[in-house]
Amino acid sequence: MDQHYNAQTIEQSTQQHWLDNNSFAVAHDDAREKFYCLAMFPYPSGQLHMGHVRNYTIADVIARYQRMLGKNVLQPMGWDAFGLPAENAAIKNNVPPAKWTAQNIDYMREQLRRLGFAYDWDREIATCNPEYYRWEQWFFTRLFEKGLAYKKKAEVNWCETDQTVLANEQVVDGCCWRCDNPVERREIDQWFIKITDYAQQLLDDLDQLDQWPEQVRTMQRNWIGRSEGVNLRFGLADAAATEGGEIEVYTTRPDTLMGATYLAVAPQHPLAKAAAESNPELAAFIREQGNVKVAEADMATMEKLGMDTGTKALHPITGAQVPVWVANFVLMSYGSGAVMSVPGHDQRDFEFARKYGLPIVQVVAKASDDADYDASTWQDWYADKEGTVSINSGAGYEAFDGLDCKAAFDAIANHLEAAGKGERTVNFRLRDWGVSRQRYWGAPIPIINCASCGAVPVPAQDLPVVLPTEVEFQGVGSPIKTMPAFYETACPQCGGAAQRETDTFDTFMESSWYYARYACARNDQQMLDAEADYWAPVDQYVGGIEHAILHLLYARFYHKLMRDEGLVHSDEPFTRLLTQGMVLKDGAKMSKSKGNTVDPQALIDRYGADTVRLFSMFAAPPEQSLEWSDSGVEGANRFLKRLWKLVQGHVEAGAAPALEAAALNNNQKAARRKTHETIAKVADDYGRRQTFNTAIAAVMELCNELGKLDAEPQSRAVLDEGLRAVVLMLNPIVPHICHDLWQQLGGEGALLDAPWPAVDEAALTRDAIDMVVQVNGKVRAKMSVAADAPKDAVEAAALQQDNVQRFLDGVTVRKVIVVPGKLVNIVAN
Ligand code: OVQ
Repeated sequence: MDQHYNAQTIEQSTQQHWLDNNSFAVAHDDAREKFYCLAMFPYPSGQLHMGHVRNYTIADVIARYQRMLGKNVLQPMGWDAFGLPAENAAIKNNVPPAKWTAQNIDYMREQLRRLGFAYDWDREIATCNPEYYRWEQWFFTRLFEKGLAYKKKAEVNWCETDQTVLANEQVVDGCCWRCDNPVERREIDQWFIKITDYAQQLLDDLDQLDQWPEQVRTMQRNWIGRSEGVNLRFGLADAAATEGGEIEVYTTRPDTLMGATYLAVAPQHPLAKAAAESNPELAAFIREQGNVKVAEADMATMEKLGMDTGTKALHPITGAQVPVWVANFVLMSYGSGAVMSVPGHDQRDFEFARKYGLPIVQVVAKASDDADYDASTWQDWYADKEGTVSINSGAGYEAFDGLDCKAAFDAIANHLEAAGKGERTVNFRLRDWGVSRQRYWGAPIPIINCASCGAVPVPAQDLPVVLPTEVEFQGVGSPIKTMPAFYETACPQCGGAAQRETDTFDTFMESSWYYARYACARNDQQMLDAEADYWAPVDQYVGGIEHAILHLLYARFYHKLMRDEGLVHSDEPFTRLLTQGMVLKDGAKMSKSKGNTVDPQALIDRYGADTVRLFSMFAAPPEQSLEWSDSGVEGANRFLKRLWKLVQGHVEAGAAPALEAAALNNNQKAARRKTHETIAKVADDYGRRQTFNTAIAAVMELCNELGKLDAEPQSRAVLDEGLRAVVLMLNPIVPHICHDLWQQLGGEGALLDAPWPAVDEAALTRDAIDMVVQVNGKVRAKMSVAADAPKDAVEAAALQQDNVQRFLDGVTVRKVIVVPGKLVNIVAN
């Protein structure tokens, strides 16, 4: 045995052992419970960063722990290989994206191997591989045939100078990232997938996901944004002036309709445009607003601006005339592009009305009339739904006064429905998923555009539509858009000359189903087969919180689409989800641009993979952010050296005798109890709590205790049992050193397949002793407590004795005196 802990040699030989034994290849096995553990696959961006190290260590710890529990564990790895970074690198360095990507994959694969992750590499996937994306193309044609994929016009960022569409990330302060000229908005044909058809299911099934963080479920719920309301129509005073003569609005608060004092429409609304024709000032305002691109997220905080159109709408119940305003906070792309404004009970409407002197009418009051309405300042209760009644809502038509929120909702909705002026509707905030990208490095959309047949899906036998990889970039535009050899083709329906779609898929398409493909990664006949049914759903998914909404929602959606195509038979793809926090340095997110990154490779070279893994898991609970610390890495390394020495000392002292539990003295018993308590705690920390840092802390504490044992034969037996447990417990975290130590300790077989240590219940019992409890010097009770119970626990137990309580009734405890192992005296008066 080596005198010193030499991480590099140990890690190399352990990895060689795994390689020689093909240790992580798995197959279908009905005899064992399966466990599918998956970490979000990386973009092959160049090298691993600390966020990756953390992510993949967490998943590896879980996978190795589950294997020790006897399960058939699948842990695959692959590459989310398409996307803009490869294209940008290609333009910058003049290297084709395919080549750049392949080099990165080779380098990063080696880094992952060096970190010792237990992957079944036989199932490796790269999404830029035609063998992978052909099934995505095939699936898309199925969706097209079912009417779940469709084409419509949508806005893109257009750079006139470079004659190309830009991704949002390529627009910097409203200008093109390459040429710095202003970017325009353009409407072009794009493909969409009808996620809105699944909105209700995606919402309902969140309830099944009881092993997901509540925060993620809430974010998804809000993103889907289901609301119940009424679609209603305001007439127009001068109906001839506008087509249709009506303005449709959606409201979730029809109970406040009697307080609607104006309407607000988007700058692009037809009524606004019509009014602008005879109003140059309004036309200028609309032009100005149309040019300002506000991210939806900033809508809430931006300054609210508006202008009167001069048009009057007719209130659907009272017939009163209400003004129609153009407002910058109304989006044309959302609903009908018009909203009814109730300034008495909506803060945004209130502020807008105050700013422009529009009428404010109160129609909801607190039922407990202790709150005065004041139209000069906003009060949160004005928007309350609970404990309110409607007022000022009689209007001589129908009495809506005196109703609570729900009753008023129903009464007004009924009234509108009866009058043919509105209907109850369920509305979702969720929009259909736009999957077209006007970029090169992505999976080609398998559609052929024919002048006579329209959009025709590429027939299955002609798939995949392979993306040409021998390309040269001229500027920023996608090279296949100027490559007739790619896009000139024949229409599969009429045989006439036609053009291929040159847009590619959003990369979220590839990441929406990769988890299922790992189950049958090499099947070249089918997208998914029975193996996918065996392994799906993923039992444990691990990834960054930044994917809480889009990726996880798209994957859930795709799973349901695949289920409805008969490809899988479950409703949800990921049973349990762990969302890891960010890796920070000096309190800030690590990033190349800030220059505050830490290169994991340098750490691996210096300390070895086990130290890096141990530090990543010890520094913070997985869901919290992890603050980088050099001394933390040093500390992790020191602990491994101590562990090495502890085992070495024990092994060098020769074989330990067999343990005789009945013959142990108190010290030996205590050390043995600690071993078994730790096993139970660490199992709970790994399995249920997933707090790996506390598990490590507990093992460190155990090591300290074990290190204090003397050289008596039975002490050595206790130490032997304890060290084996330590090695087994640390195996998921630092598998290389443990593999080596396990052999030194004479462990049976390879550590990898050793079962999780069993807790010996008998070792957990503590010797109990009897103590008397006195109140003011008189014995009132006798109790039995653990010999080593701490003072607090003894005090608490004494105070809880029934008879003691009786004597404490009506008096105050002044002092409690504990004489360890003998008595407790309570002074009270
Ligand atoms: N391919 C996608 C992806 O996110 C995943 C698919 C499923 C949509 C790391 C840092 C970053 C950081 C530290 C320097 C720079 C996690 C950055 C991801 C993901 C996985 C793959 C990053 C967490 C955020 N972060 N924390 N520290 N030092 N690919 O390659 O970006 O969320 O779970 O590991 O990441 S990815």
